[in-house]
Amino acid sequence: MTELLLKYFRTKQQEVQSEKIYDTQCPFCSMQCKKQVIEQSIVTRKQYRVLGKGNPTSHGRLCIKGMNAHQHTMHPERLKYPLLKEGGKFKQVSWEKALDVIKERFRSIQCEYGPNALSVYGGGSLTNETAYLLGKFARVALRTKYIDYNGRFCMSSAASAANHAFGVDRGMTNGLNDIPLAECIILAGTNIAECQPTLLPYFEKAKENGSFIIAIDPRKTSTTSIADLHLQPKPGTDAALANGILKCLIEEKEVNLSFIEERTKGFQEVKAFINAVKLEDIVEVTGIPANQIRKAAKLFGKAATGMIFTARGVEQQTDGYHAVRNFLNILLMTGKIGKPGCGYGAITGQGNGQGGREHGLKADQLPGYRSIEEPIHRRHIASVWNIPESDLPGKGVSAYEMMEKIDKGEIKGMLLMGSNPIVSNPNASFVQKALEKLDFLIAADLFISETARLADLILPVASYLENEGTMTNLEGRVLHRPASKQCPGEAKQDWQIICEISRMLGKGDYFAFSGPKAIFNELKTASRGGTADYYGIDYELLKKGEGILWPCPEPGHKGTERLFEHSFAHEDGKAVMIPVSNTPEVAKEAIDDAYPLYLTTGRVVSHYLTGVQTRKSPSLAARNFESFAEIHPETAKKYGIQNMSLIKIESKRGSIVVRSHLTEDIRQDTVFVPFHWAENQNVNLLVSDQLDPVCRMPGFKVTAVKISSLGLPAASQ
Ligand SMILES: Nc1nc2c(c(=O)[nH]1)N[C@H]1C(S)=C(S)[C@@H](COP(=O)(O)OP(=O)(O)OC[C@H]3O[C@@H](n4cnc5c(=O)[nH]c(N)nc54)[C@H](O)[C@@H]3O)O[C@H]1N2
Ligand SMILES: Nc1nc2c(c(=O)[nH]1)N[C@H]1C(S)=C(S)[C@@H](COP(=O)(O)OP(=O)(O)OC[C@H]3O[C@@H](n4cnc5c(=O)[nH]c(N)nc54)[C@H](O)[C@@H]3O)O[C@H]1N2
Ligand code: SF4
Ligand SMILES: [Mo]
Repeated sequence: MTELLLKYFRTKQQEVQSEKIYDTQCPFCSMQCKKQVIEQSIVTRKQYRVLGKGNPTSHGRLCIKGMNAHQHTMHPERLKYPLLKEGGKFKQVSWEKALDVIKERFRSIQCEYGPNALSVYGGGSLTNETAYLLGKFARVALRTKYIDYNGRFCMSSAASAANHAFGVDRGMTNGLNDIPLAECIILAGTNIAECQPTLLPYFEKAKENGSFIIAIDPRKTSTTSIADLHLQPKPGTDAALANGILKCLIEEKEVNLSFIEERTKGFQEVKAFINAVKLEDIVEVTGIPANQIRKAAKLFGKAATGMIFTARGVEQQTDGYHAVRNFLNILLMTGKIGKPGCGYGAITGQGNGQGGREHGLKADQLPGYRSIEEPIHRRHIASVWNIPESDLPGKGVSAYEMMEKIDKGEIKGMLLMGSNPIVSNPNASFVQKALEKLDFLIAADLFISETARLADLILPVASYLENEGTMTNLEGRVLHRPASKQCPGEAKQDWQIICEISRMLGKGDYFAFSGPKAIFNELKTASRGGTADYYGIDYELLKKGEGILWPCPEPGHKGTERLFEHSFAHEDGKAVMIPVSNTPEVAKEAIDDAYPLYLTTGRVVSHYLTGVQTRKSPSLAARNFESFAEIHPETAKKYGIQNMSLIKIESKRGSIVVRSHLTEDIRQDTVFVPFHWAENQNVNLLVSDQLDPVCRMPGFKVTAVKISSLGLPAASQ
């Protein structure tokens, strides 16, 4: 071929084929795996490849969700323009019109009912900058006390337990590199293999090093399959099980008295309480044989190093706070914290579940993990925000309690950003009815979610590929997520939307930010000297590097991998143990003749939370396109249920229809249903609204139900 001809073909090829690379992070779980989405344009067609990128957390690994997370962002139902409901139908409007409506509605609601008639509901997918700004927006622009977020349903038990026991809540007290150093690991109520798949290799490495893994879960899962000992308790009995382990540790003299003496408080009270507890009672409550409880205690006690991990199985209980405290008692009593291969991890759920709870999305919280009730904390934040301290509202209520306030007519308007409450709150039919009562609901979302459908105004937002910012992963590592893709249509970044609404409300001076970096710089100052101290983190350095674990109090500081090496974060430097009862203060729903089975809920690897995003990804939806219930074959036989047939599950509050999946992996008295589906598959129609009295976490993991066959033929398998 002649040189001229070659040149011609090359130019032609460039015309028809071009490649764009988007550097980003997966939008889903707390691993925040770094990746590249590579877009190839071939004539008018676009195709995508996804590659994991090297980083200190996931080391280039991606799970099936990360591989396909670009699909939903390109779904035809992605919102591109503001939508205003008129005569019951959504109509496309300009941003100008949308902002005018917000101004008019917000003003009239507050004129009539006062500042606290408006509320804000956020989510753990939002960047640190957005989370910070949303907290500031509620307190400074709206001057309402009512703000909370979906992390209330996620991390609140573990967060309050760690705060009270250690004086600080960073999901993991150690960097991930400590995991392979642990000789014994307790995995309580966590399904890492499906929920943080790229974390699993750390545990596999620990096993290669000879670690003994104890899993506690009413189901056999791909996570419990890596365990050497699997305890399969009745749902909701973890606090009692931990008492059993404590009792055996004391009886076997596997307690670290010098650590207890030097570094903790409360041991004598716990010991006295445990002495009065009977192991037979614990066997009765949990359904776990005494020899298995003793084996777990001996192995954990004797190991030179050990770590405990809890996740939502233990935490999403009406005694979640106390259940976690009791696992922390085990750790403290054996002195397994603050050393290599020793520590605690509450495995954070959402991409920025950690950051969300540090910067003020919670009802009682100000940035830097400060308390809205502490005068010194209030003064610091008021000075950063340039407002009188007296203008800062007080503490509001938790996410579900906001729904109750709406129902009672105390809250009349809401800005919802990054959550789908009618699928994720307990007692879902009540929540839907409450939200329908609002005079004005704004939903800022990528899609018309089940909740956005009820809104008066929907604001289209940028997806993770289009929205730059920082996210704090499960280790407490602050990471920069670049974003270079254009928003579709007129969709905007969450932070821009908050700033524009603030300007419209006459508060623009407090929200004059040019971009995420400017917001991060203010956040840093606000966090200075707080528990979650980001002051020393440099945004530009984050862009280049591999992230920094907080606390990072001064510029140049390298961040903190392992907490509590010398002291805990309480003023006296000591950690606190407390006795925990076998019987919770708020009784869990008991099974009886009418509702003879426990229902527990959770996740599958291919879907994320309420499924708004993953149900729109063809590759993920194809893996599980409908909800299901795991049922033991013996139980199914009792109720005349065939495999893969449609069944009805009923609780005192409602019913759902799902497909039966018969499996010996679950206890005979328990059924498991994931919560990724809506409408008549919304499992939260069944779940009760009882809340943990300490942290206001609902009991998503225990509901009394009955099941029946719908009598339709089973689907082919
Ligand atoms: N694929 C996928 N990954 C996710 C998510 C997702 O939706 N999908 N969500 C992310 C978020 S926000 C979160 S919070 C995390 C959640 O992560 P996990 O907490 O690991 O997930 P779950 O499936 O809710 O619950 C974990 C396990 O608890 C068990 N369990 C149920 N009841 C009990 C009990 O009473 N005691 C004990 N010990 N165990 C019990 C369940 O059988 C289940 O295997 O995952 C994150 N990652
Ligand atoms: N039965 C039961 N219920 C549960 C749980 C359980 O285990 N069992 N788990 C609970 C837990 S741990 C959690 S975390 C909650 C989560 O439940 P939700 O708070 O409802 O979370 P998502 O389904 O992620 O909803 C997020 C919404 O925000 C949109 N979105 C995504 N990214 C962005 C963004 O960057 N900006 C904006 N503005 N919007 C965005 C999505 O499209 C979606 O509509 O559910 C809780 N509910
Ligand atoms: S879902 Fe979690 S583990 Fe999977 S790719 Fe995304 S961030 Fe990584
Ligand atoms: Mo979560």
